[in-house]
Amino acid sequence: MKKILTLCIIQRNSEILLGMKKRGFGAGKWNGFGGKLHEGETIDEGLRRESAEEAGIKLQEIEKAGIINFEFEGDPKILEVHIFKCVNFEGEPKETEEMKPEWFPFDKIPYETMWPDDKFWLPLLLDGKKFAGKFVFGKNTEIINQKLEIVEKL
Ligand code: 6OG
Repeated sequence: MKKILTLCIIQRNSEILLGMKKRGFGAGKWNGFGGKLHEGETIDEGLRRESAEEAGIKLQEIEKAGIINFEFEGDPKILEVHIFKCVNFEGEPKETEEMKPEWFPFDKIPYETMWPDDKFWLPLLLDGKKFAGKFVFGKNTEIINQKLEIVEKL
């Protein structure tokens, strides 16, 4: 079974906006904004809705950066996460019930408190590359298998 999710990394000069997830899947980790698609929603619509709900901002131009499939050992579900980069948005990021936003300079990205896959693909995104891949996590959310490649087109 495949589930489609979205994830947005917002960039401003040489900083990115991350949110500390306060509840649910990935709680306690810094991550971009996004989530599951609602019924009948396109990927673009889902990304914009989640960014508004989680950080109180309205995304303007977005650019697709990558697609990664995540699998968890013993779980038949595959999360297909569509990753985007956004360099302009409206509004001031604010804390919501789900996320606490904070700006991080490129050289101070808190990889130790992020999903362990992020350190592999986030540098590619910041470098303007497009990527596709797959990560398989073991019981302790350690990566047990991975494949990541730079692609021309998504
Ligand atoms: P909600 O449960 O809030 O959506 N997500 C992941 N992000 C990273 N960096 N690594 C992963 O490795 C992830 N798995 C899911 C997609 C969850 C949000 O978390 C992202 C969504 O933006 C396993 O609806």
